[in-house]
Amino acid sequence: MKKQRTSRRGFLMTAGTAAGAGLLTTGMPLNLVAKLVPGTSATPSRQIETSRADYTLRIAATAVEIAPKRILSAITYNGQFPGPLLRFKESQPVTIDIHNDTDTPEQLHWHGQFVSTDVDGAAEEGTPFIPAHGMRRITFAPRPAGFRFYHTHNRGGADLNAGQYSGQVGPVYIEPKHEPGDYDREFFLVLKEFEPSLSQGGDMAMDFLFPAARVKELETAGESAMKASLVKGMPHGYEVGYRYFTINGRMLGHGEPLGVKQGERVLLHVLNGSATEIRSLALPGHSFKVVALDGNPVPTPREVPVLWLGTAERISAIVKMKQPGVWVMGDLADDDRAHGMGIVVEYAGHKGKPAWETPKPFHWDYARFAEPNKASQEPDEVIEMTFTKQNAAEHGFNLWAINDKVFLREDLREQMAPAYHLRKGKRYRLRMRNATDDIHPIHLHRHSFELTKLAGRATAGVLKDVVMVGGYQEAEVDFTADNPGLTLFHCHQQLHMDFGFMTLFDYV
Ligand SMILES: [Cu+2]
Repeated sequence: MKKQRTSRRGFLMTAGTAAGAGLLTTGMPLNLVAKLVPGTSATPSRQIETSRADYTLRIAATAVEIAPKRILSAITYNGQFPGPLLRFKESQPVTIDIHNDTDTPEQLHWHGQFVSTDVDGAAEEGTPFIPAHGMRRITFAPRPAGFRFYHTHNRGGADLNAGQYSGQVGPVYIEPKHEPGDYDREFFLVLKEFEPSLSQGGDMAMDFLFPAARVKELETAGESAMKASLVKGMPHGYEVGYRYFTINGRMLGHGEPLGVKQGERVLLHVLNGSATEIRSLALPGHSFKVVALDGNPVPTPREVPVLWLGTAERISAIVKMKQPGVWVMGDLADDDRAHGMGIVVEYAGHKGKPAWETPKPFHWDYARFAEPNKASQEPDEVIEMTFTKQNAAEHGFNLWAINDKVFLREDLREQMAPAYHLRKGKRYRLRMRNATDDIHPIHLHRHSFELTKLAGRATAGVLKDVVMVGGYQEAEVDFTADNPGLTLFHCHQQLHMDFGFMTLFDYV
């Protein structure tokens, strides 16, 4: 099938054309957005720069219209949600001016890229803040190629208007030197919830990971710690729930449908931009051929009926359009879909009420996309980590520890000292043991890692920057220390990272 160059610009920001369209830019096709982004700045030139930046990002509180007349206030990039799609060329340096029109110093993290600590966007690594009502200019060479994203790295803590709970998420696509794509149309989909609130006891799907094997020892430790806490009269620690669910900033049925034609191969780049949630996605009558995980091409592309994404994970998948009609592509959770988590897929020439069918239960197994019959390289060193939860220990919030150490920012500065010292060029294996009943989407900054063992089963060849570690399960990932400087490692669930689930690597 011939690739249509023009349709690669088909990034649907899906917003209305009527109410609020004058105020918001969320509905702009990418070609308009892209023209607006580079170098545009409405600021009087208080900070005079000698040259123009390639891109300008502006952090500010703006209105976001998630459905007709349902307008929320959120902190956004360039007045829109999601933030503008930034298309970079691999290893070709870009200069970006980041303006911060808010009262809070900001960090903008380039998730999944091999950048320096000076631009990575994590205070813990020493990246300077973008001052409140100020600006910071950064330059870096984007890499590696593939689907990345940018988001705030501020702490939210108990403040659900801060951190990634608001609207600070935008997609990045780094074009490889040789584009291997074989598709007719391309869409970027950013999944994100709005209006968070605290609750005690969530209902998140927990049984979708494969293999399901739990480690008895971890389970016994976790369950007895929880029991001891409840016996003392402690409630369950806080969880976060949401009122509204969106794809590309619009609730299901209120955005522009994804327009497709029969016989087309459609490439979807799906990003879970949630602060805290794990998401699923299905399109009745169709399957997803997964070609990349976290932007990295997989050794074995395979078709699956359902996608599962932990917080901050990305999946690129090709869908063959072979079931003409009007469909809901949405989350498996009926309640979340009913509150907006979905988008309409509409074949040309078809109209009517979008159809949804719940798919059969399906287990998500990263190793499905691995390199068969290959053993991963042996590491130079193994780093053991055990994750534990202290139920409701901090004013009703759970505290999270790695090897009994709770990493708290601001209040306990000495705990920010790097816990692990690495040597440049060595290959490290992180052996992660999850002694909690939660699934943790674990993220390593400034590096990719190879999945080498999942719940007791060896695997090889899948490169990622986030991996979900199941409740009472073990997982192992390997990485090479090839990007010197402080390197942050944390659970990407905002409530977990904000309450201790972090550590720092350094190179010696
Ligand atoms: Cu976590």
